[in-house]
Amino acid sequence: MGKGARLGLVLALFVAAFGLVTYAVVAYVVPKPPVIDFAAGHSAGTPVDLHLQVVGSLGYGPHPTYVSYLTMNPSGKWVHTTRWDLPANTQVNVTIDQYDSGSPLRNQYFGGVTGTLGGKATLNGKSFTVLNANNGAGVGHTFTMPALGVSVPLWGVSSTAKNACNQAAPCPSSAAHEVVKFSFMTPGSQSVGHTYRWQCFVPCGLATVDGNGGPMQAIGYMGGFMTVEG
Ligand SMILES: [Cu+2]
Repeated sequence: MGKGARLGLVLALFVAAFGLVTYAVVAYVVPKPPVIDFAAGHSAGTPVDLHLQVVGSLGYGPHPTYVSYLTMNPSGKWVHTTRWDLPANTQVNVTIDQYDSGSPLRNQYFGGVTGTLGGKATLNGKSFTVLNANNGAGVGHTFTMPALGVSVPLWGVSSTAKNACNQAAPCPSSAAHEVVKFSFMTPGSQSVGHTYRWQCFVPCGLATVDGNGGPMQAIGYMGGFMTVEG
């Protein structure tokens, strides 16, 4: 190897090392969405209520235009996060207030309800097992936790709704929204300490490649994690 080639190699290694160090520092410094603890003080056998909302644009922070989920913490405050600690072997009663519009689904599979207790969900109080997204307002987002087989489509707010949410999150319950409810069981004690990915499977990242970028790839917006606690 000539002197130039060796110098080039050293430079390339230096650049790679610099990149790795920079990545580690940035990953450490960039704030992560907070974890909301639904496991602390939980008494075994009682269900946990998980109240979420989906907004068409968050309205603040580094990505104000991103669609996003929010989570209500145990003291009733909306928090911009998608990370939760939940107790093992527990029924989770989920309520999702959906303030975003919808569209036909690219993949009809995600119009179906799977993995919930009773294999169903309710939309504005009416039980359903599948939504036809080619009809009416369509589906805005899904709540899907693949490892548990849980998936629920979230119906969209009509584009002609008079009082669509037009403020920074959280949206007030006076704005037009669809209420989706369902329940699922968290895994048993053998899964304590394990973390489960969940996300939306509607490619809703506007102005990104195939809609799968932006909020679809940012933790705290269209995806998050559930950690099972003892
Ligand atoms: Cu989405």
